[in-house]
Amino acid sequence: MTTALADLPLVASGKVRELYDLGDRLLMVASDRISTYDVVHPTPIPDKGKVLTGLSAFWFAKTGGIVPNHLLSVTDGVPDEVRGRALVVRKLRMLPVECVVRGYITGSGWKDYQATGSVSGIALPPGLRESEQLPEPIFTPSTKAEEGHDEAIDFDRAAELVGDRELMERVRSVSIELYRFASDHARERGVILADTKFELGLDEHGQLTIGDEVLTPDSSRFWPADGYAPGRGQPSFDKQYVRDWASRSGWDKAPPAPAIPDDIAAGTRDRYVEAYERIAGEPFSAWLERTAPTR
Ligand code: PZK
Repeated sequence: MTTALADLPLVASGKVRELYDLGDRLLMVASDRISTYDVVHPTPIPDKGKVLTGLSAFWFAKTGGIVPNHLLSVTDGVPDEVRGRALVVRKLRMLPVECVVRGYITGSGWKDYQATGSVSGIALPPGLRESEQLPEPIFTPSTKAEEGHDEAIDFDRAAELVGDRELMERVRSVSIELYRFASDHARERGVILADTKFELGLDEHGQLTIGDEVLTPDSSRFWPADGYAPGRGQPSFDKQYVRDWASRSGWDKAPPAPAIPDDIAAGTRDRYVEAYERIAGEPFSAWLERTAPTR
């Protein structure tokens, strides 16, 4: 068997996805790979790439009025081999910063807050508890690290890296608007969007445009609203089965990550599909049907 994909030039690859050159466009392909504690497991989660791609496409369609995006097609130009888990997108000039928005204090933000009372140079009220909702969403940019972890930077440093303070102000305002829109939408469907990361760029006309994947479980923290309580870490909507199993297994979180048992992989797949169905408000089968190869 030959595949169209194997012949395409690879532009970039991450832990769980790849970007291919289509000439004047790009093909963004999401795999079924999953990472926990920053390490990729050897076992795929069935349909994870399709769920994430379907969610990105859903949000791109919903947020076009806030900011234009790079999505061109979920069908035309997508090789059969990756139908449902790939998007044809416009080439952008990506900005050299990650645009993180936090509505709740968790992860590295919680670490920084405990150490300094601030995150990315933004002073927060004293006495916040882990996972607590912030008085308002905050923009906490970071650098893009080739390897290892992105480094938190303040707004001034982000503006310096981008080289245009006015553009950076628009990036911040668009990022916060996107977060507010998506967190309101998710919260109405029983999902808390704790934080999220956007990547923006400029199109051929110099128009600010959002790229990458948007508002997926890999670029965001989704928590079930049911059972949410500040004062502790929250379970991840999608990955908690794998994390809990990994803890019980005695894995020390150092590479290599262990294989995931079938029942844990199946339960995790169900959680991804549930996330899709809650957020997109349609059966996951509808996404599969819209993107299925025609023959
Ligand atoms: C671009 N990445 C991140 C890394 C991935 C994605 N529309 C675009 N135009 C130009 N460059 C990019 C995009 C987008 N999106 C995104 N790197 C370059 C990245 C690894 C795998 F799928």
